[in-house]
Amino acid sequence: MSKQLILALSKGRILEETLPLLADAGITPVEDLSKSRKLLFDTNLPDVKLVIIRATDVPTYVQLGAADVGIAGKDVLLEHGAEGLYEPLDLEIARCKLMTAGVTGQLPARARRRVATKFVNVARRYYAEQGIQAEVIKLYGAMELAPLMNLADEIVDIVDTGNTLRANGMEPRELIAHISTRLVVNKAAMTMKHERIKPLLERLNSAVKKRQ
Ligand code: PRT
Ligand code: MG
Repeated sequence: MSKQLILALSKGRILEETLPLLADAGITPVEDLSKSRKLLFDTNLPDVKLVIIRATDVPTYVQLGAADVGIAGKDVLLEHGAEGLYEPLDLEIARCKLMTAGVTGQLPARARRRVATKFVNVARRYYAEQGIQAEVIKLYGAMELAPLMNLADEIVDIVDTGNTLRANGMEPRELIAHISTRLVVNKAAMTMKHERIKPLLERLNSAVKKRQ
């Protein structure tokens, strides 16, 4: 294993909030990420590189050791399973909730509830724990549309303000989990590159605490 440190960052809204934390911890990309089509970036530190990928791919990169450290939402980690990863730090950014939701005032009619979501593993586990029979349907986006189109009785989705649900005639129902962005570490890297990862964790932890 090389002593280079590869950090896998989730693109999108998490990236925007991650970069200031990394900067506080002494890591800045050498070029403007938003102006580049590259996926692999050098930083001010010669031994630290960043890969910017889909959030759902971050746990896979870290689990298989293609990246040493990853930053992803707890929702993504719960859905992936994230086995073989350490999760030593809550970055406390991009907070939201994983919830069930449905058409306002309209309770599920079918005995076997139809649930549309991109979080199929989380949804199956949740409804099983509740003792509710559910047929879980995988969608890749616009979950809010499914109950309106009679494709599903409920959805499992991320809720922040609830505005998206309300705009589509829906209401939040049960809370499944509070979500925030987590830092994950490959287990082998945590041992082999401990002297490099430990100070990074400490600096990021101070950066997080400074913001509270
Ligand atoms: O585009 P892609 O399919 O890759 O994913 P994405 O659009 O979900 O990614 P992105 O960049 O939005 O970031 C996703 C991550 O940010 C999630 O994995 C969460 O950990 C976190 N996060 C925090 C959120 C939100 N807040 C959020 N509000 N992710 C998504 N939303 C969406 C939600 O899906 C819904 O459509 O915002 C809408 C709900 O917001 P309110 O305020 O209307 O309730
Ligand atoms: Mg998006």
